[in-house]
This record gives sequence, structure tokens and C-alpha cells, in this order.
Amino acid sequence: MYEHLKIEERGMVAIMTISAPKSLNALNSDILREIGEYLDEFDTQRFRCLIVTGDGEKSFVAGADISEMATLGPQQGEHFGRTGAEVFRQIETLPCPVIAAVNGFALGGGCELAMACDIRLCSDNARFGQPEVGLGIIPGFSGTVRLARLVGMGMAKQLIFTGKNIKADEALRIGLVNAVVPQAELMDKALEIANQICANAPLAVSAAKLCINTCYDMEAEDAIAFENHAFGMCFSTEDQKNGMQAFLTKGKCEFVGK
Ligand code: CO8
Repeated sequence: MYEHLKIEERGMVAIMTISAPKSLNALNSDILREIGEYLDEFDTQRFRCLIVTGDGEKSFVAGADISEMATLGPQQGEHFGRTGAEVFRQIETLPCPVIAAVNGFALGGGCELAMACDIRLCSDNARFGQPEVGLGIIPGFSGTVRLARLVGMGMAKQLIFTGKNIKADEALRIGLVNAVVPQAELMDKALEIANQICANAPLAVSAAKLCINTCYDMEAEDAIAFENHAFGMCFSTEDQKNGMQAFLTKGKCEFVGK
């Protein structure tokens, strides 16, 4: 169905593997289009978590495709950047959590893809970096925006201005990833966390994601009001009634997402 995406289903978890082995899974327009199409069709009733990874053991995504960008002019460059930024925003705003299982190089657009996900895990051979200025461009898939928010402005500036890659342990130290695991255990770890998420009330998880994303940039007063409204809405769900009843009767609730 897709030329560059492999899609798997593990219960309530979907796994999207980006596959362009000849270019270490670099993102070209076709791959970005396929990711966008997959997300457009993503069945949020059926899946409660999405894992994003790269094909092979060497690379998650080695950036945007340099061979496609090499001859672009300013307007085409802006269009290409916008296409990637929009697809990554789709990931960020997908109603369910998205876990990046970073299995190797996450450079340029690859690091930016990982940053658009909610949770980042990586293998011990992973490398992160924003090498764009060494190519005469800047991070163009929202990297200047998200990196500073994730690791702070000082570290983001150092990474982007030097273009130097960092190893997995350094990515962990600066808070770019949540955990580093041996490569052979990466997908199991991602699935373990995904399944922990799936066991919870999906509408509540989704509301929590919306609040964290939306409130991050708001004034505290507005943010607190936004969360308060979302909190109230949880009480309109069956899952809230059943989840609390199950607690009070010492039972277990199977959340249905209503
Ligand atoms: N684009 C296109 N092809 C790539 C890319 C890429 N990003 N990365 C690797 N490849 C290709 C190589 O050209 C090579 O192809 P071939 O076999 O035909 O020569 C193949 O993948 C294997 O790569 P290497 O032989 O280089 O493998 P190494 O193990 O020696 O090195 C590296 C691996 C370190 C990952 C190296 O390939 C590398 O440095 N790649 C480029 C990394 C990079 O600079 N990424 C950032 C790109 S810019 C970007 O992402 C901007 C995002 C915002 C765009 C905004 C739009 C305007």
C-alpha cells in the first residue's frame, strides 16, 4: 500500500516504520506525503498509541533528502520545509500518544521528526544532531522551535550552531530522550510503554496530551482555565464513571474510549 512505510499492528498499538534503505531513511517528498496520508487515515478509535521507527539497525532517519533539496530555490525550499513541518505537526497533534523508537541516526529532519513525537526512546547506537548549517540551511522542519523547548535555548543553540552530533548518553543527559536501551530491546521497550498507555482511558490520555501541548505556551491563568475545562469534560465520559467505580469496588476497568 505504501512504498516507503511499513505498517504493523500489535493490539491497540500501531507501528510505522520509515523505509528508504538506500538513503538511510532520509525523508523525501514522497515519504512525507505517505506519512501525511497514513496520519490522515489513522484510526484513533482502534489504536491508542503509535510507534514511529526507522528501517534497519543503522538509522532512524538521516535527515531530509539532500539530493532532493540540492537544487531548490527559495520558494521551493519554503514549500518543502512547510510540507515537512505540517506533517510533523500532524504527529504532534495526533489525538493519541506517539513514541519515537530512535534506532540509529536521527539527524536534521530525523531529529526533528523524533522531537515532534511525544516520547523519545533510543538505542545505544543512536546519534542526534542538527547538521543543517553545514549544508547552508537551517533546521526547516520546526527544529529551531522544538529543540529549544525540549533542551533549553543554550543547548539548542550550541547543537544547531555547531552542527555536531551527540551520542545517546548525551541525548539522555540533556533531556532529548527519555531512555536509552540496547538496540535489540528498543521495540520491546517502546511496546511496553505503549501498552501501559493503552491500558488507560484513551479520551483522558488524549485530553492530557492536548492540555500539555496547548498549555505549554499559554499564560498560567489561561492554561489553568484550559486544563480545568478539559478536566470537567472527562466527567462526561463512561470511562470516568467506570474507572472510578472499579476503583471503589476494587475491580479492574477495561476502558472503552467513550
Ligand atoms: N539525504 C540523502 N541521502 C542521504 C542522506 C540524506 N540526508 N543521508 C545519507 N544519505 C545517503 C548517502 O548519500 C549514501 O548514499 P550512496 O550510498 O548512494 O552514496 C547512503 O545514504 C549511505 O550514507 P553514507 O555512505 O554517508 O553512510 P555513513 O555511514 O558513511 O554516514 C551519516 C552516515 C553520518 C548519517 C551520513 O550519511 C550523513 O552525514 N548523512 C547526512 C546527514 C545530514 O546532514 N542530515 C541533515 C540533512 S538536512 C535536513 O534534514 C534539513 C531538514 C529541514 C529541511 C527543510 C526544507 C528546506
